[in-house]
Amino acid sequence: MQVTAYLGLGANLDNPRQQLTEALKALEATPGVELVNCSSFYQTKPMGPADQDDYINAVARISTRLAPLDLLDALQAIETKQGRVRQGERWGPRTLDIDILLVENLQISLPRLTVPHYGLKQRGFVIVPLFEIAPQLVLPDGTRLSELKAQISQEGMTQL
Ligand code: ROI
Repeated sequence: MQVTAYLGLGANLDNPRQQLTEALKALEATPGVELVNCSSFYQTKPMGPADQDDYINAVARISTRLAPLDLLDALQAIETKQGRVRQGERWGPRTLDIDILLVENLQISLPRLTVPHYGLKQRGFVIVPLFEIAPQLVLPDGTRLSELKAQISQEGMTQL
């Protein structure tokens, strides 16, 4: 069975645009994952410690036959291959982050995985690119993405 999922991509180290481009290629090459489309790239001010470079963020829509935890494994393998080191400062800089934002209308609460992603409703760098590719989206709890988009500040975000 194929499901639609939305992924949040972010990077702020080692040529972040290239990191996102490479990540999209790696997604396309992942068995069981089809990349349907991707938002524009956005340059965004860091959330968290301010003494780090701006991020490049985007959201991708995929269709996948992988179960959510298998998808998570595949995404973490891509992060690791692109030099992500899981240590250091919380909310510190990173070469590549791929978050599972949504999987169909599922609500998942496991030690390794929470879906919808816990930051989705607050983060402009997620909501704005998600809205670009899925303006009609309604979250599993009934919240309309358009409502969230109307509420968040787009300050510090530039569409590239
Ligand atoms: N800030 C921005 N702007 N974009 C991100 O992708 C991002 N990712 C993170 C933290 C460190 C919270 N800040 C971010 O993980």
